[in-house]
Amino acid sequence: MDQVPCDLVTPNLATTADRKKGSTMGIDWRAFGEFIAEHQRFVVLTHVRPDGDALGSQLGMVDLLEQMGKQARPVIGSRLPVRYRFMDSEKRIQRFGPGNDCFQWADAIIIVDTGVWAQLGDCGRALRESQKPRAVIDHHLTQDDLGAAVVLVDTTAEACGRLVVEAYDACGKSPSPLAASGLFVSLAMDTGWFHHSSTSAATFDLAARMVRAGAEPSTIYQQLFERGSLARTRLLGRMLERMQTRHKGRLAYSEVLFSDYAATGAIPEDTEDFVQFCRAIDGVEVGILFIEQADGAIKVSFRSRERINVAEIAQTFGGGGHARASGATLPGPMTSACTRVLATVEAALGDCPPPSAAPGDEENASCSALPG
Ligand SMILES: [Mn+2]
Repeated sequence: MDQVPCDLVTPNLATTADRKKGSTMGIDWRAFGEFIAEHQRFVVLTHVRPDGDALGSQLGMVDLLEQMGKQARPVIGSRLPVRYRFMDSEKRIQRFGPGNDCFQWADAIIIVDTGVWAQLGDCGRALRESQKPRAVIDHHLTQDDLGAAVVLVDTTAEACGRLVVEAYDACGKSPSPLAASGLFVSLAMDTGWFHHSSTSAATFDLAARMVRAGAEPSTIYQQLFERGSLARTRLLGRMLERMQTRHKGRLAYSEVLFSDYAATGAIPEDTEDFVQFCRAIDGVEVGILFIEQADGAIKVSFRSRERINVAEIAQTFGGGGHARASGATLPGPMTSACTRVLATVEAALGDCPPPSAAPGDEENASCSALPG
């Protein structure tokens, strides 16, 4: 087992270059191949409150490493959300905490779907103390110096899962059926089930490839979207009731209070995806959801349609993310966090025109719900 070499010689750069998204970004996978070849035991980390892309990327990377004859452990710094447990049917994912010796065990660490300390939670603290070599594979704009020898970031990738598939290609491997299912979840969740503006023909090509490799879209959809609790729906109802608009309807926002959980029986992770309802209103350019945390801090999620870079806005509050989807955490109370954030977003909106009209709908811009 110890002497299985990485069979990567020439990286398959065509995969990135041929994406046809008008991008020139492409990762040279040689450094990754060398990183894999030089080590035997890998911890694969991802961000806290992991989403579908984080977990799919993580499980894919573990499968790839094992196919390369390596040992790998997927580790997260917070609990595995109920919604995504079906992805880890082999119960491989470990929660980092006291007694987990993964950082002593590993020779090397691979971090997927994040490149910032704040997103690593307790794993980040252990990682700072660890001297183990590390690599980052990510598609987010915001990157800290994590001390990684290998940093492979492509912000044009619609999901980190795409980069993991490129890693398979570079190593001459293909995802197992279970990994393909996880990587399908990566793509599906980071594109909002193939509707965000990051979705391209290449997204469907990659999804088709994962289906051929064993992913079952119908089963995955049911697991992700048709297993919510009644409590979650009641919490959603409260959030929807509170929604307000500003700035001639270009900005829509709402809030979830910590007391809402006790009142509805819902749990904090139930708020995932709620922010999309803010942006779903006709004429809205920016949707914002304010979520009060147990410690009184306010988690803010931003979504924009086509003009406002919400990663930049989130960064002014110490957060980050993508141009169309980002987040930050501010000190409470709710009213002061709202005031600060809304003022910043309104300043960014300025005299922002309404989102582009749908084709054939130019005379009546108020009906233009479709992004351009
Ligand atoms: Mn992602």
